[in-house]
Amino acid sequence: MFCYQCQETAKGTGCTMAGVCGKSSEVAALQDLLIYVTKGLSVVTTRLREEGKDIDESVNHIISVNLFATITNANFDKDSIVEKISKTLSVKEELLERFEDREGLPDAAEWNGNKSEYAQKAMSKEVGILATRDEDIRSLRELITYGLKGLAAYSKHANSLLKDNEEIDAFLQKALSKTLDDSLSVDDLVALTLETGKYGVDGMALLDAANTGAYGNPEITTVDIGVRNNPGILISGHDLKDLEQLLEQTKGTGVDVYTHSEMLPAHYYPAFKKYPHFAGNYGNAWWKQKEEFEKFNGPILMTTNCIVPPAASYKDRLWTTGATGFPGCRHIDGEYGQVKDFSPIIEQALKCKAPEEIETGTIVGGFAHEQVFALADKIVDAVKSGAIKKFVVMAGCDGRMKSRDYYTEFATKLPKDAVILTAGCAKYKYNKLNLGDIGGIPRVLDAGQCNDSYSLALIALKLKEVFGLDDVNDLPIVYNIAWYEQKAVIVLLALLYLGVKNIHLGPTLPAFLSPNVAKVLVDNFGIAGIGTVEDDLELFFGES
Ligand code: SF4
Ligand code: SF3
Repeated sequence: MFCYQCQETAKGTGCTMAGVCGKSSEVAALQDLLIYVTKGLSVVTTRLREEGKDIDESVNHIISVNLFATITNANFDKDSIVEKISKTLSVKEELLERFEDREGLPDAAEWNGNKSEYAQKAMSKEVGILATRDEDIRSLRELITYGLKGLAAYSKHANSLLKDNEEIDAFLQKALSKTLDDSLSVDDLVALTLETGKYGVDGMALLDAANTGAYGNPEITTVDIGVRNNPGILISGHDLKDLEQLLEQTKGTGVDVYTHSEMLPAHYYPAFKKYPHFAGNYGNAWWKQKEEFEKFNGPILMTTNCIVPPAASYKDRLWTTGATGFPGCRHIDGEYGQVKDFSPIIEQALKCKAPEEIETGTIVGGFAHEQVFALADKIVDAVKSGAIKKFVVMAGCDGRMKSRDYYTEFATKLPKDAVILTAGCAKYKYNKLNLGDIGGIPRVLDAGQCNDSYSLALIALKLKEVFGLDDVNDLPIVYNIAWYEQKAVIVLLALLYLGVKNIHLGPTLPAFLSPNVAKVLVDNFGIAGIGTVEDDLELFFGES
């Protein structure tokens, strides 16, 4: 196997024996094949669109879910990946029938085989990251593919709320197909990378409209982080539709519902406030789940990444749905637009003890675009009076590496007139530090999930307008972003597309950036890594 798509990749270069995440080499190879055949299907759909033919939404959904399933910590289940390969091949065969001319298709689009042939094909020289020999082309192809995985994940969530955007799907598939095109130069692929960022903005806007259309605009909310006395179900990941259905189905059952990690921001939406059994948030970012899921005592539903391979002691309480999977854990299926049946999870919860208390107190969030716009006068006054000197965007992901303590220390040592803007699970590094407020404006403004980085971009654009600036980079905003998996890649590309410069990315730069590609990002966008907390504070604020 060879995988280097996430920040925790082995030795900072690539996982080759087994994933640091727990992905086996067998599953890694099958995921490579799934990506390969999905790219092949995308060649077919792209060519059919060029011939003026329509592609059914169901095909778009298959492609998005396939990409989503290969995101770090989403799907470890060999059988699930095999099923996805088979489905992709059979849909592709049907579509091939619609061609007037099948000439010149790449192997990824032509290849077909039965299940017994998948492992061998997965190991063949055409499949996998190292199939591209030139390291700069490989780097750009992977950068684009990872951005598209993030985009696919966000589209999938919007699709679950019955919002589709054919333009986004058509681009996603065209871009996937271009990663197989040997005629494209480094410059072509750099341009495609930025175009991917444009569709990243569109994808996040689609999801934002889907979420706020269904559940209202997030508002300032105090979330309990303690526990109650009833049995509970813990729901993790990013899928708000799954949460809605779970809350509906647990009504009046005596089972409470708690959020975990990236599901925390669900509390900020008005629509979920009507459920008295929506109890609070339990635990922290994804990587602490082994210890915390043990103590939760009840079932846990993973709607998306990040799954940590579970301990035997709670494995029978871990359930998956959507693009996720783990061998031996039960999976709840559901078609788009249909209600999933969560009753087996509820039955299990009723037999479980109430969660063990691991924390007490509250946290405050809900600072997505509309809420911040409502506070705009107050924020602008604070900036004009000098009470707020700088905003620091610290969005992104959390992870288990010790080096991420940097973010806790950085947040703690920030000048007291700086405000953190955050989104994604990176917030768990500093959202319980009680960093106080500036004239009633909390010093940590949490917009929501990683996809709600879109809100942070809208807020920056709004401030640019209010202050009458021509360039978003003239704002008193600095960017110190933590990344881990591929959703952070699309967020980064979206920010680059919006013209944001000098983003610091840590705790380490991606292994998939070749020296030349990294240089393009440094020279054109001022991308940089992180240093020590002291040096970076000096750099950003001229003090330490
Ligand atoms: Fe390694 Fe990350 Fe790939 Fe897992 S997702 S195999 S940890 S690079
Ligand atoms: Fe976290 Fe996995 Fe990226 Fe949505 S849940 S941000 S790491």
